[in-house]
Amino acid sequence: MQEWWRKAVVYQIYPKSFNDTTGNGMGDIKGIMNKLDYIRMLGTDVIWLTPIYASPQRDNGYDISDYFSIHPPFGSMEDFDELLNEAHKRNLKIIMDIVVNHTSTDHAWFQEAKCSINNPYRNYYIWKDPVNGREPNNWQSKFGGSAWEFDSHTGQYYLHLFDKTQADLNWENPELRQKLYDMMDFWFQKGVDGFRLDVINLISKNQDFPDDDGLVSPGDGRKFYTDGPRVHEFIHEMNTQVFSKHDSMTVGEMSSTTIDDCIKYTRPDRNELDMTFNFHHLKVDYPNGEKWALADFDFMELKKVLSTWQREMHEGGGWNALFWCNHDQPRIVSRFGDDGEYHSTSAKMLATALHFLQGTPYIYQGEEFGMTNPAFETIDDYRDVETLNYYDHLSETGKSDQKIMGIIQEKSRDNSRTPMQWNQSKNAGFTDAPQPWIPVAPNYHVVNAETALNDENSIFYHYKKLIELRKTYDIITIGDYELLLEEHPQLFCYVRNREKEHILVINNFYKQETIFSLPASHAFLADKQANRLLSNYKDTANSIEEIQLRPYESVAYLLR
Ligand code: TEU
Repeated sequence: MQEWWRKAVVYQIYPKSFNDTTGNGMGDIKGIMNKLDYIRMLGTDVIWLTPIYASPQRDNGYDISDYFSIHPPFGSMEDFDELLNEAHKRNLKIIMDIVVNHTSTDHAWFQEAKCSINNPYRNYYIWKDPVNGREPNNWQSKFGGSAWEFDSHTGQYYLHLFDKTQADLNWENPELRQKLYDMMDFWFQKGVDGFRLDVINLISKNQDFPDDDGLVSPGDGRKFYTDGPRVHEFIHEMNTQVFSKHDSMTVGEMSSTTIDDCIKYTRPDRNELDMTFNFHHLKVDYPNGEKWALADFDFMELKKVLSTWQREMHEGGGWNALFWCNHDQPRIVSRFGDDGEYHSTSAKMLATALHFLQGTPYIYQGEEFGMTNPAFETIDDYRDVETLNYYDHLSETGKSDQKIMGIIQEKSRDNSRTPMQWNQSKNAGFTDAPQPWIPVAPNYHVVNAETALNDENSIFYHYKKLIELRKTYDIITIGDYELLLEEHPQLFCYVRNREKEHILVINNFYKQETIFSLPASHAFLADKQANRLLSNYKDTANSIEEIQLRPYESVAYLLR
């Protein structure tokens, strides 16, 4: 039996920036409900909602203060129930984003835990005594600074791998684990169809909490909690206690993980998760692994990483979540494409390059019509806690404000959090408020859903076609993968194989023209009947032996 999510395509919604119906400048649940037909028209099957639970919004909902209630500006629990019902009526499933590595320090558990060292909730979190009057070890927060915050009331530090208002939960505590499983079941009982599990591979920490000497990996402590000692045990327990009791889809966000671990997380016989997000392909523009620095993306490394994960996950029985964009990543057309002269052509190329791979594809709101980075001029237009922390950090390094803003324009998570661009009207049709919670990208008059829907050659219809092809040809779901022309400096070419059927995918990742020549190793493909499935130019060649490729030209052929 092939699980339904292997052929599904997921549409990710960041509710705060999706569609505002109350006029408060923030998106809301009713706004999502009003756009379900749009999402259905694209052809996607599942909606991933980023967190909508009660939260002080320090990290836009990834700092949960109550797992059982909806953040009021998003709407009520009744609104959510109606959304779920309306989605199901349209044969759209909804998976919730669940954050169980940490809670907001506003959560009742933390408010209790911080009262005293022997409070019953103390061990829901990770508290340590000072060492020599300082932090318990040298671990660093992923948002900058120490991963420890001192609580003067009880004289101990608590661990926070992210912002200091996001206290890490102590997964060694079975009482806490059971509370979290019961909470997940509550949402399943309401009818949700699964979960995206936030940084789920960080929940098991090395209980010695040693200093990181930085000899093996960056000395920020990650090697002592990433894919940690009991992580598979905990996730298997979660599966046994919760997921296995429902027809569900689960996807784990894996920070800095490995292929071996992702095979373990997703191999069906291990009963852990259905699929995983990894980020190695989205670090090929991090010079020396540093996000907050500028460099062209390393195309050869990108091909190598995508191919390695395709081959080894297929061979290992694992399952990839396929994505370019999400609410943490810059817009892919600005990052690996061309958001100027070849905006549409390069966006379609990037879509084709990803959607013929093996795995479950994810489309992030606005990606389907080529939303771009906004390139705001001043830090005052940015909202993201990680961005603002790094602005302060980078300012201390003596870099000029212009240089810092240049980095932030490329790297900030707000690049994907500007309001959804629905049409050419004020605020891109996102809100009637005088100002949205974050400014709209300046190009919304040209780049918006309505314009795309009215253009049969738009990026939207290219994504729609890709989704239709995935539903039509099983080879895209179950075929194996081979990289071609590995050394070519601008072509990403691969072939999917299933018995006597093949799909050849050719992508020119650059503005420069080039030639595709079928390698001798695959000359046999030329004898097959070629059916051109999709291209981003109207007149791409029908024969596959040698093709002159124009800027960002991309094409897929079915060969039988
Ligand atoms: O992201 C985890 C994560 O690894 C990213 O935040 C990444 O560290 C960062 O973007 C690199 O620059 C998840 C959520 O997707 C993110 O929105 C949350 O801020 C984070 O966890 C904490 O919950």
